[in-house]
Amino acid sequence: MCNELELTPWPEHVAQRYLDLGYWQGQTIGEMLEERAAKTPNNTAIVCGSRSLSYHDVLQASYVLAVGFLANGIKAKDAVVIQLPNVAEFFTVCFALFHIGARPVFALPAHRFSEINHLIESTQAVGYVIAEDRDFDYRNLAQQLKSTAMCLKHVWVVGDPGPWVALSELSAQAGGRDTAQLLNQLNEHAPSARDLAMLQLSGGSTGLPKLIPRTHDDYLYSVRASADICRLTEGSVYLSVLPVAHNFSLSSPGSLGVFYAGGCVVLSRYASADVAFPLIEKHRVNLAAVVPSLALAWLQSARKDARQLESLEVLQVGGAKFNEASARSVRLIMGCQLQQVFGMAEGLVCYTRWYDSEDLICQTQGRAISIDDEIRVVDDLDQEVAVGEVGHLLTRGPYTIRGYYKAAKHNQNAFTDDGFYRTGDVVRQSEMGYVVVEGRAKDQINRGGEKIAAQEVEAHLLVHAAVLDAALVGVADEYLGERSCAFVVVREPIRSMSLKMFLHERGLAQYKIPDRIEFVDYLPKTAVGKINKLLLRQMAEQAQNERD
Ligand code: OOB
Repeated sequence: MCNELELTPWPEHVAQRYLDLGYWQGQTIGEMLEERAAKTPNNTAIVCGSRSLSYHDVLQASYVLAVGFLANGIKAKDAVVIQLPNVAEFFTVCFALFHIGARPVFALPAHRFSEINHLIESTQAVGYVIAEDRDFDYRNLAQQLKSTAMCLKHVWVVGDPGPWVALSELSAQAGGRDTAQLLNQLNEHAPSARDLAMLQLSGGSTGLPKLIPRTHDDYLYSVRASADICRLTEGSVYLSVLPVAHNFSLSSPGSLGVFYAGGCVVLSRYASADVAFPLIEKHRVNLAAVVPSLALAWLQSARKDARQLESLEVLQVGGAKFNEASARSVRLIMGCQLQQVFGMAEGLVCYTRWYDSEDLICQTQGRAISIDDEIRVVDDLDQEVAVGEVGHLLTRGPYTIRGYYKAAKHNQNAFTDDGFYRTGDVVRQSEMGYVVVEGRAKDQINRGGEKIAAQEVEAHLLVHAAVLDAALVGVADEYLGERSCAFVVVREPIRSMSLKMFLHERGLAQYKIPDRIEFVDYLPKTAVGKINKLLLRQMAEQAQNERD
C-alpha cells in the first residue's frame, strides 16, 4: 500500500546539516517580506501598470487579504489555486496565504479546464484566484470547474468578478482594522518554516503533471543564494515578463530574490519587445529574465533599435537551451551581459557567474547555486561516467525535493533510493562543475520553455473514437527550440484540424495542442516493444524537410 506523503522529508541528519550550515534559516516567506518591509518600507516593491506599491503597501495588503481569507474559512494547509497574469495581486495573495500557512498552487495563465481541474482535484483546493482578462474569460472556466470539483468553495477575481467575488471585496471584509489587530489575528496562524509553502507544477513526462512541494526553508535558501549570485541590491529593477508563478521568474532570483534584496519588480502582462522595451526604458530596468525564443525575438528588435535598453545590465536566459551563436550576440546587440540559467521547479538551479569568461557564459548553462548541490552524471545503469562525458543528470541538495506531492509510486522511479532526483536531462559536467545540457531522456517536449508531457497529450488523443494509437514527439525548430508533432493511427479518416479542435474542446492548454499531426499506418516499435520515438522524431524531421 502506497503511503501518499504530501512532503517527503529530507532525512533528519541531512536536514540538521542544512540548518547548521545556515541554508535553512527557520524563516517563512511571509516573514522574509516582513523583515524587508521593516528595513525599507518606502522603497518601491512593485510597479504594475500605473500602480506603484511600496514594501509597506505590499505587506499591509497581504495582511488585510490574510484576514479576509481567514474570515472566509481558509485555514492552514488549505490549497488555493492561483491562475493570475503578471499583476501585483499575485504577490499580495501569495504572501497572504503564506502568512496563514495556506498553500498557493501555481497554475499558468495558459492552462485550461483539463489542467486546472487536475490541480484542484489533486490538492482538494478550496479556492481559485483568477483575473478579468481581455483575451480569455477565466470566470467561465471557473463556472465549469465549480460544477465538477466538489471541493472548490470560493472563486476570487481580480477586476470585474462577474458571478464571483471580487478580491477587493475580500480585502474590504478585513478593512478598518489596524495593523496590531491584524497581526494579532495572524500570529495564531503562523506556519513553520519547515512546512510545505507552495505547490509548483512540474513539466512532467508521464501522465498528468506532478505537483512539487516546496518548503519555506528550502525555497528561501535558493532565493537568498540566487540574489547573492546575481548581486541584487536595493537598486535592482527587475522586469518580470515570463509568467510570474514560474520558478524561473519567481525565485531564480526572480521577484522573490528582488524582494529579499529590497529592489523593484516591474510587472508586464505581455512579453513582446514593443511592450517590454518601453518598460525597460521608463523604469530603468537593469535585470530581465526570458526564455530563448523570447531572447531571439528581443534580439531581432534590438538589432533595429536598442536605445531603450540602455539601463539593462543583465539578460538572464533559461528554461530551454540557448544556442551559442545567439548567446554571443547578446552583448553585441543588446549591450548587456548574458547570464544562462538552467533550473527546474523541483529544485536545482545553475547559473553562469558575472565574473565567468565569455566562453563559459556562452557555451555552458552555468554551475549549481550551492557547494552542497550534489550532482551525479550517470549512464543508463546509474554508474557515474567520467568527468566531461555525457550522461543522465541526478541531483540532491538543500533545495531539491525528495519526492513529488502524493505520488509515492511515481517517486520510486523519479528518485534514486538515496534521494537523488532523476532530472531526465542529459548533460556533461566539467571539472569546474559547469553543466552543458546536451539533450533529454524524459518523454517531454520543451516548446520554447513551455514543457509538454508527451503521455498527457497522447492520453487525450486516445480518447477520440477515431484514434487507435498516438505518439507525440518534439521536432527541432529554429525559433522555439522544439515544436510538437503527433503521429496518429486512425480507424477511420479524420482531419488534423478536427483532432486539434477535439483537444481544444477537452480543455487542453493551447501550447500542448500538437503543432503538426502525421497520420501513419502503425507506430514503429523498439526491440523491447516500446514506441520508437527516436525514429518518429527522424520521420517528423524528414517530413518537415521535404515540405520546406
Ligand atoms: C525551468 O523549470 P521547469 O520546471 O519549467 O523545467 C525544467 C526543465 C529542465 O529539467 C530542463 O529540461 C529544461 O527545463 N531547462 C533547460 C534550461 N533550463 C531549463 N534546458 C536547457 N537549458 C536551460 N538553460 O525551466 C527553470 C526553473 C528555474 C530557473 C530556470 C528555468
